[in-house]
Amino acid sequence: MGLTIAQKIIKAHMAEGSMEPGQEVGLRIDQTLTQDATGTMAYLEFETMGIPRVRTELSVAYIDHNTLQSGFMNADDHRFIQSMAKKYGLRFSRPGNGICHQVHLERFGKPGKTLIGSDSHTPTGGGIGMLAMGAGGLDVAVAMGGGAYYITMPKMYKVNLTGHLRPFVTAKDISLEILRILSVKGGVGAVIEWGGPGIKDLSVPERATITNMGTELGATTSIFPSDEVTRAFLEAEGRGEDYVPLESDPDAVYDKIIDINLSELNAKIACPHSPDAVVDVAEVAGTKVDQVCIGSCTNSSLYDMLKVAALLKGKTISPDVSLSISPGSRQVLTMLADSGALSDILASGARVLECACGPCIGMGFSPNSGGVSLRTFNRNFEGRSGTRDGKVYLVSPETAVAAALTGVITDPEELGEMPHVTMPASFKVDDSAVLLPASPEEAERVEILRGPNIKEFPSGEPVADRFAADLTLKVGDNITTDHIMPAGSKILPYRSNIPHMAQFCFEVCDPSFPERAKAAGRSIIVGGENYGQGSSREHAALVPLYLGVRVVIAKSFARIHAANLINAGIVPLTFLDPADYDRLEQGDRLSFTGLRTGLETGAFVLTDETKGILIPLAGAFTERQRKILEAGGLLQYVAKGE
Ligand code: MIC
Ligand code: SF4
Repeated sequence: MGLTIAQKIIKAHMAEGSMEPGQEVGLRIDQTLTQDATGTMAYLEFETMGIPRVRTELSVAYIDHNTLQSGFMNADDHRFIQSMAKKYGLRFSRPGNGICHQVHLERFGKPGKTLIGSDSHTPTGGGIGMLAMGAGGLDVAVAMGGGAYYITMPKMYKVNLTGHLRPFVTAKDISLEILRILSVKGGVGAVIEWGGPGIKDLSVPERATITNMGTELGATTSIFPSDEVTRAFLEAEGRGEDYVPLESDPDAVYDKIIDINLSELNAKIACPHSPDAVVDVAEVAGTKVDQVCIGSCTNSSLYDMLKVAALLKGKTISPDVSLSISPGSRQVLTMLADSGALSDILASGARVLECACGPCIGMGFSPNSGGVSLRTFNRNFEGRSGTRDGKVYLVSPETAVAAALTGVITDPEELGEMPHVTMPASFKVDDSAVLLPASPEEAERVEILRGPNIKEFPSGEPVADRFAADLTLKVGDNITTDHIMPAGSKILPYRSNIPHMAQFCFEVCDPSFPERAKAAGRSIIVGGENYGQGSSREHAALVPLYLGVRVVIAKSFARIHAANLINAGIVPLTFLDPADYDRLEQGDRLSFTGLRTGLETGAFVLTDETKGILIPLAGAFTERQRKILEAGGLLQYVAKGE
């Protein structure tokens, strides 16, 4: 039987386990990346492992999320990460150099390699034929130390593209279309491979838009073949030698095949508050718009920015709209400036922001109260923009420009003729903002710089057989890590200060949760389907751990969050019968008699002491996961050296 692209890469990187779908497989990791909002914690964790130098082919520490540096906190964390990178053998991408995924694609991604990153949009690298996955910081720390990264062997889905995109319809609209078809849960447990004749027209950055947003499907990752398009991109980046061809075998077997005819696709839009609430732009046309943001790791490539500049050229944006543009990298910004396109953007009335995540993670540029914001980003979860009642829609750069010019949601086709955009034959390469590490000899003398913002992180405790606790919080379906541990300019600076962050845990759902959890001492959370979707932030596990949460029961879990809970020593369990979810109430007293034994058998019985009922639960843990939970978390497990 032939192999898919992902199966080929997995086979070449197998460290342990089996390629049988549903079984655990341990992979050797060639490259890692971190960003600053998850990086500080990842490096604190790496430090406790006592490994003198990273053991990957390449590890890069990016600073792109917390670049506002209001107060000393971000700057402290950045200095810490910079000193860690220098001492332990990582490259350090300075603030302003760009968004991790965009820069990594441009400068470091290699077809056929494995990459994990402490950011859920690491699958962006799938655009260049890498097996690139988002992971919790602790998993990245272990991989930096040469340890394997464990995933459940995914199912294989294939999306076949035929036809050609019409003008004003883009890679982003393909991403939105697949979200419409599959929903935010539709990719769970699967790798999505993109193929068919239609991919030939898509450049690497366009492919990366699609693999980037595959994260919103809940997929393990998404991947494109490495072909002549990939070669051309690598050559334009002056890295032709990194090219290797990679494609699936003609007789590869897929669990699901989806066909999309690009010629029939219209411009799409995801409505508030979920990336899968997708309709045709035409359906919501005429809605008044207050703000438009162009950028983020989904849509900030040079190609996107040149199209935006060409559409804005000679025009002025609506006086009622505030438009921000954040180029994805210094390479993109420099080339925009050199080509004169930046002047066209500025002359239109747009505000040019730093090459960073910025508004995407609520770092400024929040909409006005109840304001409508059209964004080329990948997430529109409630409150994420920093304005609780803001209404965020997700669109392509073309649709974003159309709204900025007219002041209302507008099908971009109404802009008339799509100007022709010529891409330069080569990109301007300047890696001066990527600092190299010290040599192994010098490394010993490098001092690690810590500031007062860096506090100790909580550690779990071995799972005991008998456990009783209050159900301190019951939430519904599709709870995101932005609900559990919000981001934004107020909270993000404290990513290395868990006690401070704890005050904001579940703020969007129930601001009284932290106090209640603290008063309860130990507690249990109950959730619905797809609990923990979205970001890879391990803070969504570490902060509940700090607040005393030891068990989370849900109808189902998102992949990275389930791994983060286990790594933190929190037991994730599912309902055998989802209807039992309705029988539990916030405030109930719950208990287990065989919690530790259940880790081995996979069967658990929960007693609701308040109601006097028994509820069967499941938890299929691999031997490795069982040992982690028995030890009280991954760090304790690693320390035991098993
Ligand atoms: C996000 O888009 O939510 C983030 C911020 O990039 C996160 C990482 C984080 O929470 O630091 C992600 O996607 O993993
Ligand atoms: Fe940054 Fe937004 Fe991309 Fe997350 S999704 S990495 S916050 S640009």
